[in-house]
Amino acid sequence: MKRALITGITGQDGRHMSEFLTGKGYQVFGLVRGQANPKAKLVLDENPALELVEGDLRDLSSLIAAVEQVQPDEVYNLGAMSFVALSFRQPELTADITGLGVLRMLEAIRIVGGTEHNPVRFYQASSSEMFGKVRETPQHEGTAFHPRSPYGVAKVFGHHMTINYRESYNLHASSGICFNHEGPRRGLEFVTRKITNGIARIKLGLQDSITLGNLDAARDWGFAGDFVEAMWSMLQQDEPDDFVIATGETHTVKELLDVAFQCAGYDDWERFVRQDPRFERPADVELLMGDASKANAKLGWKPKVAFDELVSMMYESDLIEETKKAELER
Ligand code: GDR
Repeated sequence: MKRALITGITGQDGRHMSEFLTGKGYQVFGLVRGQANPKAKLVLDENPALELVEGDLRDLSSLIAAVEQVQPDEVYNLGAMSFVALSFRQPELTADITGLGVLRMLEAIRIVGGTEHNPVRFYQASSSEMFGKVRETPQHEGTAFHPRSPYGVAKVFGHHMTINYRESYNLHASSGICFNHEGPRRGLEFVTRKITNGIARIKLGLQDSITLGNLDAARDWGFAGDFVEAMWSMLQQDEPDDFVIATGETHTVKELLDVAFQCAGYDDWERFVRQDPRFERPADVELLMGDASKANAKLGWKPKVAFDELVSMMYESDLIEETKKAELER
């Protein structure tokens, strides 16, 4: 039975990855921070086969202890301070968790090591935010980085560290340069979920409007469930490498609003949307669109869920969840 250690187990990707690997017959361990982490129960309810291990990406000794305890075949570093807007307000914390956290995890793996015949394989969750002010479209593995936020800068650090450990210590370390990936488990602070949840609440008469920032930003939005398959696949290759994971389609926030409001039977989203500079960023990434042809050629990966299906899946799930909540409160 293969053993996998996942950081960021309580986040969207960690939850998908935990289910996916359990389904593949892995013994799955998730790193959780702090005593009595309130999200620990949720992830254990979702996947009772999961085992939790204490540790923090800010604390090297806790990572060494976790790797020693778990003796993983594969480590998936999905933990980060992942909200770009917050990284402007907490840049140092972001650098510590999202940037240095990668270095600490790599160090823990290097120090503990695996066996000669079974070295630990490492996956780093790199990000399309590294492309930032894009130099070319679509963006591919060779596109130069120009990050536009403390989060993006921290991800560039983690990305290059991963490559450095691969080259310096012959570690089987791969990065997925993942474009935005969403789903019903997405946090409410991210724009897709903020919109689908807001619309569900408007539909139920629980709120009147949604307040947003930059509506012209364009993103390549895919489904998180598809993306974790690509991550796993990278660690099954003989050689470690970096791969762009994306759908190849881009949509603006306005287009997202169109599609999402239509799911609820509204064709006039302007009526329900307010704009507030509070939700704008000091510097934003205007356009992202990924070219995942390398992942397609080498991993045989392609996305299964289309943009419209993704938005509709998220809206339907929010409608069910918000209806349940409203009934409980009645
Ligand atoms: P992003 O995701 O920054 O691309 O990073 P997010 O959904 O936060 O923003 C996408 C775009 O929408 C614009 N926007 C708003 N965003 C939020 N969150 N809230 C708003 O009210 C709002 N109004 C407009 C933003 O300005 C932005 O242009 C995500 C994260 O998951 C990262 O961790 C990950 O690395 C990248 O995707 C790939």
